[in-house]
Amino acid sequence: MDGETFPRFPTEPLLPTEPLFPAGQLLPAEPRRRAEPAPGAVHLPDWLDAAEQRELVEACRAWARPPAGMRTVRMPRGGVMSVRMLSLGWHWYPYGYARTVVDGDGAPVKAFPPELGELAVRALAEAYGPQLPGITGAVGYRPDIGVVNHYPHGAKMGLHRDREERIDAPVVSLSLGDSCIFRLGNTETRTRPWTDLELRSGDLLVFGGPSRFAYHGVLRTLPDTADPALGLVGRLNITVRQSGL
Ligand SMILES: O=C(O)CCC(=O)C(=O)O
Repeated sequence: MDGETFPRFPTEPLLPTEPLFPAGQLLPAEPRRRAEPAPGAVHLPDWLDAAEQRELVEACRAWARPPAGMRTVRMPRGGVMSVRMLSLGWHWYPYGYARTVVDGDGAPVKAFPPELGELAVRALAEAYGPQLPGITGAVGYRPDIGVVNHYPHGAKMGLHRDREERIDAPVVSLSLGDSCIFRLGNTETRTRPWTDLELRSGDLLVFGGPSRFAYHGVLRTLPDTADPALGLVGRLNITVRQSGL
């Protein structure tokens, strides 16, 4: 069991920070709109409202508690990921899925919450709209895995593909807390072409169809960019997937 789970995940809201620029000198914010950074990938900014974000952060806090809570992930070659993780439904470990936390406390993985599945089904419908029937696995989407990543300040995630699932239904990704720079690459190599996106709290990204097995990762987070009212230090990301298992 991982005893250092909670110090990094405070229960008290952060104190408000000073504005970056004095009032009146703020640059006009650029409008953020639906974007398709690659075929099959859709970014919907501000998809979750403030109340939905708070609710998900609270849910993550509950899921993070042991047993089968938030853990440090050790890679097969001995390296330790800077991102901390928990799984729901099926436990992800490098590189496979199990029903117990085989690389942690050994406890049964927490159940996949049906409401997270419903949210993901709605996410696909709103992201793809009329294109949905053309995306493999989007019709009849039955997600059964949630992976929650917590990025403390300075954490990042190297470019990788989500390949442990047995089918190619889309991945739904929700961002909470600090913003990050997310790189969406191509399906062949870790090199160009890629698109870098800023993902902010409440943003939805789905990647399915031709982008389902694209390399992707988080280059860096932007510390203290989250609304202090969220009461979260760092960034949370929830990906929802269908295992085919
Ligand atoms: O944190 C993110 O936005 C990406 C997470 C991710 O790539 C993954 O869980 O496989």
